[in-house]
Amino acid sequence: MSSIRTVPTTPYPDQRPGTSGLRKRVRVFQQPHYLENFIQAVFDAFPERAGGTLVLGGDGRYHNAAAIQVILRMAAANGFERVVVGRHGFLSTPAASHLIRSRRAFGGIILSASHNPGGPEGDFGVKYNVGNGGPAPESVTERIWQISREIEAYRILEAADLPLGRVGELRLGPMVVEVVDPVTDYAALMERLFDFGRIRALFDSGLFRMRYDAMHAITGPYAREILEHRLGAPPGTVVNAEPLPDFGGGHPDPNLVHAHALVEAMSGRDAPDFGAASDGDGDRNMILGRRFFVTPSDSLAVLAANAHLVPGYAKGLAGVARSMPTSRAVDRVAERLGIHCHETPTGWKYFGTLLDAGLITLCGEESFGTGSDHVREKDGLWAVLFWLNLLAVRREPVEAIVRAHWRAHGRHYYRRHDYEGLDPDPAGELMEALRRALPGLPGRRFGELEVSAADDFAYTDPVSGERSEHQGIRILFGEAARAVLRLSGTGTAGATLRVYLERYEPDPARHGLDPAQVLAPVAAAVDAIAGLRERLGRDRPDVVT
Ligand code: VG1
Ligand code: CO
Repeated sequence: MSSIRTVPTTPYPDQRPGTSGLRKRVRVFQQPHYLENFIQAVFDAFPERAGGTLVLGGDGRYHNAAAIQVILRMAAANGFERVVVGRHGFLSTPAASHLIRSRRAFGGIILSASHNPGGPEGDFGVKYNVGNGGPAPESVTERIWQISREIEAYRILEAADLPLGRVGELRLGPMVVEVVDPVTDYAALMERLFDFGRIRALFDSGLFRMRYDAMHAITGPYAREILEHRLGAPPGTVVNAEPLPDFGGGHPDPNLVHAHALVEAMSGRDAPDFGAASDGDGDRNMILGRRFFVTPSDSLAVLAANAHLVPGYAKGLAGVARSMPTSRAVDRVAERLGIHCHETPTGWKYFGTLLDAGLITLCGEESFGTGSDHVREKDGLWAVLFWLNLLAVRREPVEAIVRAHWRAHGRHYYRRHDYEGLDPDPAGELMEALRRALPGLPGRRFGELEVSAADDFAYTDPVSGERSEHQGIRILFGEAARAVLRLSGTGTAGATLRVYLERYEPDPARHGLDPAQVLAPVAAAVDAIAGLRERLGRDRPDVVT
């Protein structure tokens, strides 16, 4: 017999979701009632949930398995009729988004700290997605936070752990638990969007080799099934394919710094033609050609410019969107296509309303996130398949495609500098001082650059009317260059300052320069304006992507 218990609890003050859910050290989540409080706050934010379906899964990191069992018991005690859960509790973020949509679920809970390291000393996270499959909007996450600050009790079913290793239906008190294969539905969706026959022919030609690094995170099983089994890529194309609770000790962040093994493999003399990697929960992607790195901002622009070559997008694009700090490369494509380009704050939650309203088809962020209206999350493997489809049609090297794109549209040199583990006080003061200095900036010269405008980015959602303020400081140097500064909302230790640098170069004769050199004057201007050295005591960033 199983019975529902109401357990008294006291609030934790720190359960405010950030850019992408509630993200904390594993040890924080292991405090008594910590997870339970937050989950109850999520459920209480939706009194109309009763009788609904919940999708549940995570990236397999440490604490995933234990948290899944708690959430299942709480869902059963909180009126859900059914939970659809990935086998072993696994679901990539985009696959979860797809399941929420295809099953018309009430919502979903995704357990992940994305690209943050895992393991007992690493990070854990909980994200709530609403019925459209996308991250809960800010109004909802703020409501959840308010509830978490006043919570007095949570409800949980008393029951033993469920075995989640086999596909099928189980019962948990009054609720059905449906264990599904995490890959099947997602792979079918990819087959509907892309020309699998053509991609298979590319692999079959023997003239094309690829390396996909799953970084011991969630996309391993997805990439194996899709690339190796369905598209005929040779076994071994997918490396580090086994999801591990600590990601093999690595940092599952697909960028030039953390995916160095792939970068190395792609820079040798016998390098494959195409390289790609994904992050912990499978929503990020990195695209590499042979000895060539495609910045995420350029990748979005290239996908938009070539979308007509891909079956799922052959009808044309309704519009595109990018997060504010993302380079303006895609804006030029939109202009050429005669479609609108929306500029949103950082974080995927801001794309949801635009996608739902049919205002945009493709969207992306500089932080290795690209996606479309097929789900309501960014989607790492989708971006890789999109590239594969382009490569199969155009039969040109990655580098040639990107260089031709620059010749047609100009090149946006781009870099992000991250200053990590900062003392939150001076970091906050730096941003405050910068805000105060904004009105005096236009007209001031820094070397060869003159500030044309500077502001504190605020956004009004054109569909919902929701307003979001303080979304990053923008400093514009005419058409030529731009810098953006903002504090990260996903870190779990201290503060992280992100400085985004961009410089536009229309002249093809100047497209082969070193980005660091091209951007040095922009970086110097930021330092002069914001005082990074004096205020932070740092003379160089910790991570450059
Ligand atoms: C970072 C990125 C942002 C991304 C977010 C979630 O946020 O900059 O573009 O949407 O991570 O990505 P922040 O606030 O730290 O800059 V993931 O792959 O963690 O879901
Ligand atoms: Co992620």
